[in-house]
Amino acid sequence: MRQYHQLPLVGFLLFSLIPSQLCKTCEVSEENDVHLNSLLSTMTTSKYTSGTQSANVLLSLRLVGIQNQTLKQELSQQVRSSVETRESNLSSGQLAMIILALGACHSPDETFIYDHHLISHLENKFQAEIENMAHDGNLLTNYYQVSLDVLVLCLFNGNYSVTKVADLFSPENKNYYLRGHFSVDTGAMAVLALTCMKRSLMNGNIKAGEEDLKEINNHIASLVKKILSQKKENGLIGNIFSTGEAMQALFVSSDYYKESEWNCQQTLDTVLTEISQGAFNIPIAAAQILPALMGKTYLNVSKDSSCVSGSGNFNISSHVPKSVTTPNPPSTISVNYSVVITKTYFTTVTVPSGSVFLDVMEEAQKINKTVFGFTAEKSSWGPYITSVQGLKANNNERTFWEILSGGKPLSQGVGNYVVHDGESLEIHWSKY
Ligand code: B12
Repeated sequence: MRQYHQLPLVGFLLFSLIPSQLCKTCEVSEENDVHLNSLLSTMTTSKYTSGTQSANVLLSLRLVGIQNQTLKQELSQQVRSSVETRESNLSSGQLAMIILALGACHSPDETFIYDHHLISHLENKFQAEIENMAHDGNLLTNYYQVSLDVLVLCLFNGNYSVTKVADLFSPENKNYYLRGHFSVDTGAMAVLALTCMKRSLMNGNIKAGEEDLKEINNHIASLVKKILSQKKENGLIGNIFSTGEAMQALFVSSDYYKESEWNCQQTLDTVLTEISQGAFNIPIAAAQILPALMGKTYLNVSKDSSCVSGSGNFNISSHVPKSVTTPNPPSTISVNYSVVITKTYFTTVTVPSGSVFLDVMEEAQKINKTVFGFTAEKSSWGPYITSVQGLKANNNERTFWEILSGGKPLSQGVGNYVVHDGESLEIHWSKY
């Protein structure tokens, strides 16, 4: 246990207080609000089947101050009933996301959090993650979820050890990397959590030693550097689906990089173009990008803010961008499909044009169930492939079924990726 050295901290705290409260954002201008209508229409017209999905959307709508009371009440009801029916089965990050959504602003949902002791349940789930990590070096879930846990414990005054978190969040930890690549989504969530902790330390809400604060500062600096190193020429950070969270992280950490290192407006413009091309056509993707576009971050969650007011008073229209159709598309297409374990199992299947990866897997399964049989689970991003040929993905062993096209990993799941004539699809037994 490290000792607390309060007095020498004062000077350091005062020095770091001024820059760290800076938060540079860029947001969609009023005349561009219309671009956000398709995001809102995706969120308002979707059917919600998972508590995490509903929680992500509720959080997003509340953060930007969308006025649609009926939808928000429905989502809040779904989120609360997911706690009532399966609290003990929720992963730590799922519970954290639920608390974040219910407590995003001043509403009766706050009472639900405290009546159901959700903060102490989260403390226990977080503790179980740390114990698992100490036991075999792996978390029960992943770093993205543990970052969500810390963020929520920090925002809702839960108990956690600053020293342990500072040690856990070392940027060199392998858990920031998936398939050998730095996960921008994960790094961004960690920056939000660490920034919340840093602010609490400086406001005197939590106490810690000088070493811890230094370590937290170093971690933020190093993670911000890694996030910026994933910036593409068009301004996206990581890929289109991690850009919203990366923007949030960069908004709250603007004193860790130079203005010349990130052109926020360029990133925003590229995201708006992607929106108009229908990139965010599932509710969780729309929910994760919206706050950043309105200059908001998960650190704006506060029981003192109102649930109805906010900058997002644009009108929701049911306008959905027209999808681009090729003239006279063939009614069926043919694609190559392989299952790769140590050996490759190959087939060619014919599916209607417009089919998604999952349709191809189903067709292949009809041809040969032993070789192409698979199982999938519903998740907040759609169907997640859990096994092929009876071989199951396992978190503790860091194994999963990776999906690829032309040898490149896809950035969408099997339920959303639309396949093309002549394409070579693969599902690989992989380690992350
Ligand atoms: C961790 C993670 C993984 C881990 C999940 C296992 C683990 N250890 O937890 C691994 C590395 C295995 C993984 C795999 C994939 N992932 Co992933 N993953 C994430 C990440 C960073 C965090 C997910 C999380 O814990 N969320 C918080 C908890 C509370 O929510 P949850 O709903 O309970 O989380 C579960 C699901 O999200 C599920 N899951 C994870 N990834 C994906 C992807 C898809 C398509 C589906 C349906 C489910 C799913 O696993 C989570 C844990 O159980 C997100 C980033 C993000 N912004 O969400 C990307 C993310 C969700 N993944 C993504 C992708 C593309 C994939 C893959 C399709 C990659 C590939 N080419 O194979 C595969 C899934 C293939 C399959 N089998 O169906 C994209 C989805 C984008 C989209 N539009 O669909 C994201 C947003 C990353 C990104 N920026 O591109 N992923």
